[in-house]
Amino acid sequence: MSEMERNNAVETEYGAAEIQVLEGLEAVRKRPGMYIGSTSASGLHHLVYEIVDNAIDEALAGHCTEIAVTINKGNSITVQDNGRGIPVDIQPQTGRPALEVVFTVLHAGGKFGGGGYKVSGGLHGVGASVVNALSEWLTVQVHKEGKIHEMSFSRGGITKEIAIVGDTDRNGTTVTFMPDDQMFDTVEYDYDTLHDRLRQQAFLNAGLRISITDMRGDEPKSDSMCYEGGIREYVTFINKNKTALHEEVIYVSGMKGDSTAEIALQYHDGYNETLVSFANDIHTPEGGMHETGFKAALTRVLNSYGLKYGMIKENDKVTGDDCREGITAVISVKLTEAQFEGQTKAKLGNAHIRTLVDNIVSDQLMVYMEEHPQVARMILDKALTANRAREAARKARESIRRKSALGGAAMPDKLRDCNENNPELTELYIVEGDSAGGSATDGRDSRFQAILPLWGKMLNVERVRADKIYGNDKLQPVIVALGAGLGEEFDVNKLRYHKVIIMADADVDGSHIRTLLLTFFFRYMRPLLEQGYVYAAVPPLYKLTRGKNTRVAFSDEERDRVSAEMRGDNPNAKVEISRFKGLGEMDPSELWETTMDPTTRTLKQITLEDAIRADEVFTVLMGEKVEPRKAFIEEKAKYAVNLDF
Ligand code: 28F
Repeated sequence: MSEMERNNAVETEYGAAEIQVLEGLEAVRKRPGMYIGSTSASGLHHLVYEIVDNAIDEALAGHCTEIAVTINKGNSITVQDNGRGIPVDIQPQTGRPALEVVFTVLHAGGKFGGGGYKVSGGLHGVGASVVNALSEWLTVQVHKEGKIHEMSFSRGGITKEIAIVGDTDRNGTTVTFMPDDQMFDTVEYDYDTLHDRLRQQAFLNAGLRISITDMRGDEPKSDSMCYEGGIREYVTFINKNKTALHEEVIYVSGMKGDSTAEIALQYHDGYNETLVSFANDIHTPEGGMHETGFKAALTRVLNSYGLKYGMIKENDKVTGDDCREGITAVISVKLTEAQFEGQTKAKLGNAHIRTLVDNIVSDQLMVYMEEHPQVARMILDKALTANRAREAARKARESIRRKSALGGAAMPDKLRDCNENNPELTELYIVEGDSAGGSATDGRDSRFQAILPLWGKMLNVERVRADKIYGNDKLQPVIVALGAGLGEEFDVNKLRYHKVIIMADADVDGSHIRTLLLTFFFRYMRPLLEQGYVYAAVPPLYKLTRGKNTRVAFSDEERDRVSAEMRGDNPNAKVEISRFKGLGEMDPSELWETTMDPTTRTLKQITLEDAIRADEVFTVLMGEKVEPRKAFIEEKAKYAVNLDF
C-alpha cells in the first residue's frame, strides 16, 4: 500500500468511526429520556449522578477516597475525584485516546433503555458520553503521571483535542459540564436534591468522603460526608428524630460467589416500617428479591425465637407486618448482572439474592438475639403488641364495612362528586378550607372533577396506630372518597379518581396540609405515589390588570414579564398588580381559569422522593422529640414556604 493509500484508508476508517460516534450521541440528544429517564429536573440531576457514579466505581476499585461536587455560579457542575485518572493513552481497538472514547462512545445497555445494567466495579465511564451529549459544553482534566491532560467538547462533539496543559503532583479526574438548556425543561440545580443523593451514596460506600459545595449564593454552602459505619450510620441517621428501642444498630452481612449483602436495622417506638433497599448502590423503592428474603427471614426468626422462649404459641404466630412495625432497616446488595424489573425498573429480580439475604438474616439475627436477650425480648414484645392491635383494627374495619354496606353509597357529606364514573377520566381536588372548597365547587367542570374540602389541623400520623387513623374524622373522608382502602389492604385498582390533586395555598398553612397529606399517602397509600396519581395544583401568585385586560403570574419573574408585556410600547400605561392572598379569595371563574382548567392549568406531579421528604419534615415537626423540632424550625423558619412540594 502506498503512503497515500494508507492515509486514505486511515482517513476513511477514522471517518466511519467518527460518524458512528456522532450517530450514537445524536441518538441521546434525540431521545434523552431513554438515557436519563426524563428531561425534567430529575433528568437534569441525573447527569451529576452519572459522573459521580464513575468516580464511585473508581473508589470501589480501591483507588479513590474523595469525591467533590461543586455547583458553580451559572449552574455548571464540577465533579472531582482523587483516583488514578482516566487513561489517556491510545486504545489499540479504536486508535483514539481512551479518555476520548469514554466521553464520545455510547456504551451499550442504557439504564432506561432496557438491556443490561452496569455492574459496580469494572464498567468505568458508562454514562459519561450521555452527559457529554446533553451538555452545552464539557471539559475533562486528568491528572496522571505528573501531567495534566485536558479535552473539551460541546453537545458531544470535540472542541479541543486532548493536550497536556501543565504539570501536577497528584492523580485524579475532574469533569466540569454545563447542562444544555436546549435539552432540559430547567437547568437550575437544587442543592438539597444533590445533597440528599450524595449523602445516600456516602452511607452506601463506608469510608468514602463525598463533599458538596454550592457557589451560587453570596455565601458558599457546603457539606462534607464520610461514614465509617456505612449503612449502620444510615439507620442511625433515619432514626435520628425517633426514639430507638435499643441503642446498638443490628448489623449482619455475608457473601456468596460474586454477590454480597449487608443489612442494618433498629426498632423505634413508632409504628411505621421504613425499609430502604439498594442493589449496586441503586435505590430500589419497588423492593424485590433482597427485600423478600429479608422479610421472610425476619418473620421466621422472630417466630422461632418467640416459640423457643414461650412468648409465642404454635397457633398464634406473629405476621410479617407485626415484625416490621417500628423497624428501620437498610438493605444493600451488590451483584453482577443485576436485573431491574417493575414499572419503574426499580425492583430487583435476581432470585439468588433472596436466598443469600434470607440465609444471612436467618443465621446471624438468631445468633444476635441469643446473645442479646433484652433486645430480643423488646422486639418480640413489640411484634406481639402489633399483632393484638392489628386484630383490633381488623374488627374495626369490618364494622365500618358493614355500616357502609347497610347505608348504601357511603360517600362523605363534604364530597362534591363528579358525574363521570370511569376513574381514568376523573379528578379529585382535595382543597384546603371551606371557602376555597366553595369556589372550587362552583368553578369546576362537574362532569369529571370532584371536590373534597378539608379544614383544620389534621392528626399527628406519626404517633397513631393504623386503627386510629381509619376512624379519624379528617382523613376518613379522603380514604372513603378515594375508595381504595389503606395500609396493607390498599388496592389501587379500586381507586375512584386517577388524578388526586392537592390544592392548597402557597403559604405556611398550605404547606402544612400538603406535608400531612403526602406523609399520610406515603405511609398508608404508597402505590398512589409510586404510580404517579398524586399532583399538586399550582395557583397563581399575582393578578395584573390594565383596563379591561387581566392576566395572572405564577412567579415574580413572570409578574415582571407579563407586566412589561401588558404595558407594551406605552411606558406610561398603568398595570395594577395585586397579590392573591389565597385560594379562598379567587372567584370561581378565576379559580377555574388559572388553576383547574386542564387546558391552561399547571399540575405538579408528586414523586415518591417528594413524599419521603415530606415524611422527614413531618417526623420532625410532629415527633415527640422537642429538640430536633426546635432546631428544625429555627433553621427552616426563613424557608417555611419552601417546604412546599
Ligand atoms: C469526575 C468523574 O470518571 N473517574 C474515573 C477512572 C479511572 C480509570 C478508568 C475512570 C479505560 C479505558 C475504560 C484508570 N487506570 N470521575 C471519573 N476514574 N475510568 S473514570 O478507566 C476507564 C477504562 O476505557 C482507570 C486504570 N484503569 C482504570
